[in-house]
Amino acid sequence: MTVYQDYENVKSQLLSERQFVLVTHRRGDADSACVFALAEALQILDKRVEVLHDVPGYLDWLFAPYRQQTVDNSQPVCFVALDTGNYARLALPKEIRESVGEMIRAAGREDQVDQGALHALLPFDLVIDHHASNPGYGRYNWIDPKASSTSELLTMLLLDLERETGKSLFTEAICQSLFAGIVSDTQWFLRDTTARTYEMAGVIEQRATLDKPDIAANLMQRSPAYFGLGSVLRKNVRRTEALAWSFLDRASIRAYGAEPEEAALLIEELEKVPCKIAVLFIEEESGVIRVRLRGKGVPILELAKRHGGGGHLRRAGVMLKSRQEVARFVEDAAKESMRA
Ligand SMILES: [Mn+2]
Repeated sequence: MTVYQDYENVKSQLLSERQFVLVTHRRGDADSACVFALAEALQILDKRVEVLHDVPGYLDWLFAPYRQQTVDNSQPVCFVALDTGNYARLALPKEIRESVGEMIRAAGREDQVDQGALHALLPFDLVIDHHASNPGYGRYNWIDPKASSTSELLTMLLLDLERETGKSLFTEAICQSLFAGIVSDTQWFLRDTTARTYEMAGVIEQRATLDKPDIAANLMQRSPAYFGLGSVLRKNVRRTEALAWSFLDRASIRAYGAEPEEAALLIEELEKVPCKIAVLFIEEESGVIRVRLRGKGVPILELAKRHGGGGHLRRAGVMLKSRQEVARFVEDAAKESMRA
């Protein structure tokens, strides 16, 4: 596990640069929405900030009152990637995403792409992340796999930026965004927490009066399509001794009108099945299979990596080329669940 300690450089770049493009992953979640918290904080520090994101509409209550700006490309721009270990998953501009797609197709599999060439498509100055599988594709990388969330890291960062600049950065909206990111990535302090996670939540608690039941209700909200598709999830649940898996086919996802991102949240239901490892297969429109993995008390990152995926020690993801690869994956996951 590599920890990149470029924190001081990351901080000084954020203080000295004037223009920023902040990029987070596609299929955004509450933690990736902390990109808006950083954007707003940088705007308070009189910087120009453009955000590239793919945070879905149902999380629009997390969009801090960051004002969308565009950068002036005739002046220096600092590119910052947040909450993403996988370069190909970034919400990059369309032309670059197309080039990424071509490189993956040419290599056959995402993890077989020449990383140097990939990262050169749009070089990042700063990378701030907590994914253990992050290779550190920025000029300066602050990657801390012990952090529960990128929001936890940003809370530390903003405290420090406040000390350096004397400007108050923890607005109500920023606090709400950072708190939602922490509780969402940790499932309300259930996973991946350290003393520092609680400390940073404590900082937020001191700075703002948050309506936590309201935040919880917002984070828990699911559409009727989610519940409809839940019936498919339950019908397709299979178990071995220590593995539970289910399959969501594209026809059902389409029939219930579920957003792919919301379909993926059904892993939360699957996790309730007694098992060591839970695996949810989600068939995308293209026929590609998205795999979400959860280890219940056991690590699954190595399993994910063997199949070209990545993520965290107990929460990871993989992309399979087609349905043909599902059986082999299940077999490998079943073995892994017994080893655990
Ligand atoms: Mn995260």
